[in-house]
Amino acid sequence: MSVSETAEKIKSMEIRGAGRIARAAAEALRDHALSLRTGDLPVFSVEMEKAADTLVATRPTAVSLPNAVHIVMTGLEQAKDTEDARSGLVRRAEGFIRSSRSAVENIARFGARHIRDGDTILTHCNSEVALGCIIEAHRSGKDIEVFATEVRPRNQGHITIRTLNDAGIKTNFIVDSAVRSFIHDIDLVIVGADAVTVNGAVVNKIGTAQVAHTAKEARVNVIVAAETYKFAPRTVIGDLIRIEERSPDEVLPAAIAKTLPNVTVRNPAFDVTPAEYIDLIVTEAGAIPPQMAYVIIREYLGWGIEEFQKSLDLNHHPEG
Ligand code: RI2
Repeated sequence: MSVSETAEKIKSMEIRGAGRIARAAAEALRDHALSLRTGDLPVFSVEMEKAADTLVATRPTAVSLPNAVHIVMTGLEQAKDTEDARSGLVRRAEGFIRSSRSAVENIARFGARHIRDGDTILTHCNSEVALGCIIEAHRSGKDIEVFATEVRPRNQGHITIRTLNDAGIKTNFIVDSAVRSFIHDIDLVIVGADAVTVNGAVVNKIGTAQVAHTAKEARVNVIVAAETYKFAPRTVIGDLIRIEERSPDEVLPAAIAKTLPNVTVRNPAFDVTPAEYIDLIVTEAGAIPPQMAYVIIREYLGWGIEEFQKSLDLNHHPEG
């Protein structure tokens, strides 16, 4: 698929879910590299940078997207010629896609071990990794039941209940505001993540913070299933995760909004759950308490503070 087609599909959420958009971006970069006809390395590099920027600009919150693009693009400047640049890029893109898929499988295996026979699990939104854990627990013979929220305004809960239904898992479908009413029936909350910051806060679908807060108050454990490429390196130097605010039409039809001139519809797509509401983050590198997020950023993503020193001139001490 072309870069512009992929970018459009990510923007419109035809391709959605933090892991899926990361893999789609890697695929688009690979296909773009293969389709560029130029033999001129600087031209090739500029074209690839433009494609990378287009993809990263599609959705601002899921850090898996810039991380995937970074992984695929790193090394381009060391290429000897266009063929070297192209083959390196294709290799890195395919490597990322492969390792992303295997991360999802490994997290499912690790996460499933936190689910006990007889557990009732609550999930919010549609996370392939969170669902992977639930489905793996069911496959391994555990008798489980799920509560899945609707997920206003885009109704990703509909995708979740279809997946759970098709896996043969007993599922209850509830509106987002019913979480408090059922929390005492729940043994464990499992959600995905769009970004994990250096202080262990988890950015995920709007409503996740309320779910986690409710769970904490009811002493129900909250597990986040997140691949290491969802950890946000730039939060180490103080960057904040931008919360995407989508069109008001997703919440209230424009025809109605037009009749309400004093009403402003706000539609943030994500919220931030503080680390203290989260018991464990399950990654493909193992489960960690949220407070250990920096270790993942440094050891598994390989982004230490040195990565930023040049660009930010953090070591710059003016002389005289
Ligand atoms: P996986 C989704 O965002 C949800 O917030 C979900 O929890 C998260 O990405 C992670 O998804 P959206 O694209 O990578 O629906 O676990 O806005 O599938």
